[in-house]
Amino acid sequence: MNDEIIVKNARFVKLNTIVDGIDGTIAVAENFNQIPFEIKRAYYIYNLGNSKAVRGKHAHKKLEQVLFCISGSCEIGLDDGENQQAILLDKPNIGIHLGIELWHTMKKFSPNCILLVLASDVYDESDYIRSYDDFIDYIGKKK
Ligand code: T46
Repeated sequence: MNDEIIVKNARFVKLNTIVDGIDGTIAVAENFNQIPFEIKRAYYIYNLGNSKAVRGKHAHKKLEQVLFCISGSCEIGLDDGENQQAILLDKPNIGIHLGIELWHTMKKFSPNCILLVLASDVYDESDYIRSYDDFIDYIGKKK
């Protein structure tokens, strides 16, 4: 596991697992339990075989999400405008809660990587801040 998270608005989420020996393992996520919000959307990202693939590069104004790397591994870069940190996600039952106003980038995907994302709201492009300069302006104005 990585060291502690130092950026604002992020923390690890650990799912309980039910291990069925040779028959596999179940990991469970429930609203307002392991997931600190009501899940309104789930999506997953796959076909990440290109080693140069980079996703994210944005922040959200109100959306909260929990990311799990349910297969393989990848690196999540986090930036709260003051602190930066890179987190390795490589366990299917340990995700990361991305709160609001957190610039994030996903890269260094293993070829078998599948990212599962549980989100607090439906897709809304107006919630995205897709320019880093706009992100710094946005959080600066709220101080
Ligand atoms: C995030 C990270 C972790 C939709 O139409 N509906 C959706 O629910 C999603 C997730 C995406 N899209 C469209 C919007 C874009 O035209 O799919 C296209 C690619 O989306 P984006 O460039 O935002 O993908 P990522 O992987 O950079 O970001 C995604 C989520 O969009 C984002 O909220 O935080 O995963």
